Amino acid sequence: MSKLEEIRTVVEAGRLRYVEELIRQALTEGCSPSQILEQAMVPAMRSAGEHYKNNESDIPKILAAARCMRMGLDVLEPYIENQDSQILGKVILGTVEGDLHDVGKNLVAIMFRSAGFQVIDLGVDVSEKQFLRAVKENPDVSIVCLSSLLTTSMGAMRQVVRALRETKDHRMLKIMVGGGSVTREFADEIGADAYSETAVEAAELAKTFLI
Ligand code: B12
Repeated sequence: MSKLEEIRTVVEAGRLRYVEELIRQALTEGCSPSQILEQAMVPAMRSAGEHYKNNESDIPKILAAARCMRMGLDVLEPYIENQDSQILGKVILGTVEGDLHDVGKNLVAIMFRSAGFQVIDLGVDVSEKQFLRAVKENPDVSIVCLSSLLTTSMGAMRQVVRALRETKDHRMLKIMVGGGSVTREFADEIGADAYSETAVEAAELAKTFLI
């Protein structure tokens, strides 16, 4: 079994104690951090999700896989971080109110950091008020990223976009949305500036806003 396959297997099975060592071994063997993410960790989380959906798994198992993801991202983050000390822009990021999913959001944070953005991560279950306050307190923020994994939290996302548009803020704030429950159609409908299916693509797209 290749190192990437091993990582995929342990993350999917939620075996936390093997994650760090396997990732370090993969890096030593020459795998890139993005290969480890895209070819091992993200597919592992996706299959953990599929098992759960098909009733072949349960919440503790999903949580164990999510914990492995978090640990893996912590190990990889220093390797992905932007070598260039120049900051491209400042981003506010959070999962909207009522929603506690953070695996995808954390991935978005890492990809933005590695692309050269400074990220203010507000965490999960972030209310409209918290987003507005963060935008007000950070006059140099140019992009707000909202994540939602639940159909029941899509209303909260719509509300945050509306509230951000209604502020008497004269900045050209760009709003990006994503997460499992969000589609391009929904993003257009609520007036977001951009949607992307993956974290890597999101960071690339954000760079185009700065030109
Ligand atoms: C892990 C997980 C959990 C964990 C969360 C742990 C954690 N720390 O995040 C736990 C067990 C806590 C959980 C709880 C619940 N969950 Co859950 N969960 C999942 C699961 C299996 C995986 C999600 C995940 O991490 N995916 C991997 C990451 C990498 O993908 P991602 O988040 O989509 O992110 C990618 C993109 O979407 C994008 N992206 C993400 N955010 C953003 C933001 C921007 C701006 C951009 C541009 C891009 C972007 O980039 C990422 C990678 O490229 C999904 C199933 C699935 N297939 O998604 C269900 C799922 C999301 N959960 C679901 C449900 C129903 C629940 C619960 C209500 C279950 C319950 N009955 O209690 C609760 C809700 C709790 C709450 N209030 O939030 C449903 C949602 C259904 C729906 N349509 O609403 C799903 C789809 C499962 C299912 N098929 O039924 N869950």
